[in-house]
Amino acid sequence: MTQSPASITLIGVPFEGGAGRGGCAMGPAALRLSGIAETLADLGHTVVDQGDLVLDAASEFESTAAAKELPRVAGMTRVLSEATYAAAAKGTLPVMLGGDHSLSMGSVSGMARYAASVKRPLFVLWLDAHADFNTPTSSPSGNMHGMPVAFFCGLDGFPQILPAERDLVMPKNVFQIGIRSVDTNERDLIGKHGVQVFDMRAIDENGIAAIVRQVLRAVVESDGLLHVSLDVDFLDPEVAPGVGTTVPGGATFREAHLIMEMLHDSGVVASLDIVELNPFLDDRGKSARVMTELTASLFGRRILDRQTQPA
Ligand code: B3U
Ligand code: MN
Ligand code: MN
Repeated sequence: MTQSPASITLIGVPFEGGAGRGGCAMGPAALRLSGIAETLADLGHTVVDQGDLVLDAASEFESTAAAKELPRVAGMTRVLSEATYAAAAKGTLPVMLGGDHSLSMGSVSGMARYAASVKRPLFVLWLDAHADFNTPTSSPSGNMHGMPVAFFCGLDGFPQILPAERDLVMPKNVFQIGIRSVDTNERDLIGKHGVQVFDMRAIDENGIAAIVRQVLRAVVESDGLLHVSLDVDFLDPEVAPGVGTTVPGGATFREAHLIMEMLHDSGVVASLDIVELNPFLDDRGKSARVMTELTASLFGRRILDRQTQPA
């Protein structure tokens, strides 16, 4: 877990096939350049960067308007779900350097398999402007980075990318924070399946600490593992402009920072995705640096030696 010195496996996922525009494939390089490996090692962790995954398309699928670049997304999902599972199974904490958000189809599926193997429930904390709960049937764009949550929760409408008996995540174990852009059909699906959404209004009304405490309490009470998926667009575009789908009114650096500190103190984080960083759209490496700063806080960098109360 993140509390004591951890063994961290960095997994580069240079993939942009799920996004509507190019650039995210350069994300892993930008994160490395911003010093993510060195920063984590300086905090006392053992860090192994296993480099970028080699990604091939799964040729039995076809790309359609409803699921664009499906062969590439499917191929990436298979490779990453194996890599994530393998990293967790050998006792390390996988950190995905993305890559667009479709990569969570693979990373979370791999963690769901790992959690099932150790008989613990998997929870997901989704930090994002978007719910990413579309299916090929509901999606207005066909971009698969808008679909990973629906995929790892097992919703209908997807072709069989992973084995039918794969482990899923229960929608009620998915907590989303920062949401401020949801499509019409997607809203219905969220309500129907019971994903736990804290939108920007919830942050404004309650404060971020109360929300994070509620999430952590749920994980701790059921002795669960927590996968954190951090989309650059969770943050306000002023803080992190290097992303293809900016939505105004996002989280502040301070809110994001507090989340990371509380996650660290909880000791329940088992894996992390850093996604949607688009260096082509960034402002002199600003967003890459912010992501590295937040990751450092998640892994124990603190201002003063003080414990926040998780629950
Ligand atoms: N909900 C929209 C837009 C979107 C979702 N995720 C991102 N954009 N990054 C869609 O296309 O599904
Ligand atoms: Mn996303
Ligand atoms: Mn997003």
